[in-house]
Amino acid sequence: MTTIASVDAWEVLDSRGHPTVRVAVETAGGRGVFTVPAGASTGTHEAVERRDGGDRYGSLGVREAVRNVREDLGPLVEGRDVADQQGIDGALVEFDGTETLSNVGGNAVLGVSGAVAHAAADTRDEPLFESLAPDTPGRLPLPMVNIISGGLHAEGGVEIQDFLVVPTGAETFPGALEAVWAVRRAVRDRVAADRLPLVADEGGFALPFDSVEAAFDLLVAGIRDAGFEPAPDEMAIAVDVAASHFHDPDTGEYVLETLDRRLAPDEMVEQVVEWVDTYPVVSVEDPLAEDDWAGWEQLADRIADRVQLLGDDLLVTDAERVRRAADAGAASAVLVKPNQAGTLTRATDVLETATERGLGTVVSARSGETCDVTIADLAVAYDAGQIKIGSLARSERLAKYNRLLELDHRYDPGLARPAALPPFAD
Ligand code: 2PG
Ligand code: MG
Repeated sequence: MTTIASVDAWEVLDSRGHPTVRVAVETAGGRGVFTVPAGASTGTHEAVERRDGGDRYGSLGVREAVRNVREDLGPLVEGRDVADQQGIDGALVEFDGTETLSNVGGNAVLGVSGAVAHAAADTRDEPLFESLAPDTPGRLPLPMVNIISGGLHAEGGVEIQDFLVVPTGAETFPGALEAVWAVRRAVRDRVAADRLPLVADEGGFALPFDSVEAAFDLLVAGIRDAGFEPAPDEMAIAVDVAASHFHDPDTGEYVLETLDRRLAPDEMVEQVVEWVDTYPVVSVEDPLAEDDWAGWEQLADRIADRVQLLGDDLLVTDAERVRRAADAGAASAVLVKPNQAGTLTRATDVLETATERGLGTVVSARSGETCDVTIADLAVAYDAGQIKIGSLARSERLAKYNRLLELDHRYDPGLARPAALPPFAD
């Protein structure tokens, strides 16, 4: 048994320039560092970040969370077996005493949890994906890659947050990235031949559109320009509607301000069905608000047989909500974001629960990231099948794609064929 010798934490800045928590854990034979990401379109049921308020960094400082790691969580885990991720995560959650980790902060707790996983891997002298794997590590995940951004990630765009492509016809992970790159370049050439359009938080193009359909049309045109067939089994489309942020809980309506439209829940369902019927969409994330379970079930009845219905704010990387969705048939896949859960153990429980219940799994970055690559290893370790990192731009995104390229190069585990997506050609 190798015990944790010391825990340190300090404040760093993420890809939006917002403060976040970095934690380092040391053992006699290894060291692990993890940096906590942060969302913009956060669900109300996710683990709570502790932010300082006050004047520093526009109230976003994380010195209190850092102090909580140094003074409370560090001493709590020092002396424990670094390999006992579950026991350590359990102790962290118990110490906080709240479900959403609002006392010490989900960012403090996840910081320690993630750094422990890295320290365990380093102590074992194993790559993280191998050290994390419950059994045998899985395959490289099929990426869904953001090309056009809107919503809270891109000022001035349409309300829909992400228009992504899924290179379902790719045979290898490097081939998947190369194909997506060609689509991204083709879209760029259509909107601005000689210069790069502004990019949003996740590197997708931030463009004004008169309608949601105009964004879909641009993506379809870009796919064709790049020499691919816009089709579910060749180069498909995924969308993250991120509907919670434009849902009015008082009226129940979905308010698309930039398009000057207010949709009743039924109309929103019809709208999503129409998009799915018109475009080669294989995955729809958060088409309805985070607590609109009835709406999700209604939509699932209409499209879940042909399209992945992916819960982000609905499921918030919570095993209980995943079970509820499976029982009710409200979603067919779950987005897995470790900082929604608050510990790595909770996130891996969700990966296992979803798989047991026949739901697809998509490991996901947040819109606020650093060059931390943990999610790449997590997706391979648990054979998640799919990953969502953002666009092929900005170093905090590319660090993760590059980690997957490294895993492909060094270990060649093959590219996943996710069961949740339509049948593949091969
Ligand atoms: C999402 C994520 C990543 P955020 O909604 O899926 O795209 O965004 O981190 O802002 O919640
Ligand atoms: Mg989302």
